[in-house]
Amino acid sequence: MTEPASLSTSSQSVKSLSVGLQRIDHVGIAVPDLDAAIAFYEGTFGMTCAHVETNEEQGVREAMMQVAPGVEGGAIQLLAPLRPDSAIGKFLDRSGPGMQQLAFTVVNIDATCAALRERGIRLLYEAPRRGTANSRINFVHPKDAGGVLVELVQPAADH
Ligand code: V0V
Repeated sequence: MTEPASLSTSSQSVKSLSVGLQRIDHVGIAVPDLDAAIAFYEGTFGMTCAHVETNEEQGVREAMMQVAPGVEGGAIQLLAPLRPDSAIGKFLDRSGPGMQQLAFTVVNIDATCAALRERGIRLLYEAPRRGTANSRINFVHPKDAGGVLVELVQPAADH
């Protein structure tokens, strides 16, 4: 049986439009107090804290919380500010605690950034910077993504 024309057209265009996104990597949540937030997500939702790290350049202390055992369950990243003038400090000041970013895993962040730039999308950094667990990260400006701060994450090779 042949596919309806509209379906095959749509799947072909989705393929050709790919910028190399693999899956949702994490959802980032701004919190004022990291330890209190970890305890809340563990105690309320039964999540597991897989990783805690301080990233001076980004001005955050962050925790990666596994929603369910293994990577398939996805993760949320709790983000607490190191300083009031950091991205998370300003976000908390303006909006209060809550969802701050949506992150996608990519295979090759340089290729993904180049493809997005070709489409006129602004990336925040000229070149990717260091993210959690030595990943390479960049961000799409929220004004170019319908009001959502989109993060691109290329995990470290050994991760
Ligand atoms: C700001 N805006 C947002 C937003 N932050 N909209 C949606 N989601 C957000 N998170 C809006 C803001 O309300 C303004 O809208 C407009 O964007 C311009 O804001 P701005 O005055 O330039 O705001 P700033 O100075 O707070 O900067 C916003 C950006 C900043 C996005 C440029 O937060 C940034 O550089 N973020 C990338 C780095 C980051 O988020 N690091 C923390 C996570 P109106 O009022 O003009 O309509 S570190 C991390 O994720 C790691 C380590 C990891 O994953 O591994």
